[in-house]
Amino acid sequence: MDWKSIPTVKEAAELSYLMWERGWDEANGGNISYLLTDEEAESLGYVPGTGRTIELPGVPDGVRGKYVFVTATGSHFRELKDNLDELTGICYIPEEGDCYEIAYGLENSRPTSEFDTHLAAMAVRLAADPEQRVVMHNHATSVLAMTHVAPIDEKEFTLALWRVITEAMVLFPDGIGYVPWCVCGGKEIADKTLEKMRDRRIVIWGYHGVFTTGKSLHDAFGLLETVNKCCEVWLTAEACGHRNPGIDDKGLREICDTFGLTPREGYLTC
Ligand code: 2HA
Ligand code: ZN
Repeated sequence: MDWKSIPTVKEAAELSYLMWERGWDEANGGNISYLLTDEEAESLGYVPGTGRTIELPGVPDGVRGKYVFVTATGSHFRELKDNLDELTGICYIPEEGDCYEIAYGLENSRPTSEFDTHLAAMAVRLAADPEQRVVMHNHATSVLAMTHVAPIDEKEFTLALWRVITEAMVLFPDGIGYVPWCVCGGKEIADKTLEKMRDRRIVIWGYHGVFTTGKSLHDAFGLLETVNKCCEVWLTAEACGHRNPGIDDKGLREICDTFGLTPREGYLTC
């Protein structure tokens, strides 16, 4: 099967365009990775050892033997869908060795500069839930604005968003991880992000952007939309004087009871 005909590859291209349209992926902002299912991987018929090999120290064991669709470094999300061969590709992570192989695409290019963080995040999320296979990063505008105004403490940040709309608790009862600003692309920010991701699917980087993970591309995208919407509503309410307190702890607990959810431990007072 032609790798570009895989429905999830098309889905990734469509969603990246949608993200750009929303203003969340200016210039080369944002990156996406998707761990192919065994069926998708088998349909490719790739022969390990035949692709371009690129060194990558510290490949996590959890993704070995797997195939990962990923966006290219420097890729513009608005152009992705019309140039899959250069701006995206599929990498094979071999069973051994500090490297990966470019099996398809990524012509004259390489995966996102955050590829090691994506692989490590994928491994961490897979360990928590074997169905998690997507990592998305972008610069969602209201999330960014919120990091300039809202409490930096991640518990306070999560509670502020849970209180603004009912859907917040429904979509992310596990809460939001918050990494205060530091330079991106390095080990410090990667380590801090992974620590948060062990038991959460959303991690915000102060003054930079947001990471979400999910079982499907639409799942991870839905989390992005929801967290951005919550931030937008919170900011609007704040600008208008924030006169009402929002959903209180009792109400949040009621949402959890109604929908069978477990809120992050220690966040609610009842
Ligand atoms: O891929 O958003 O954080 C470009 C970025 C890096
Ligand atoms: Zn970024």
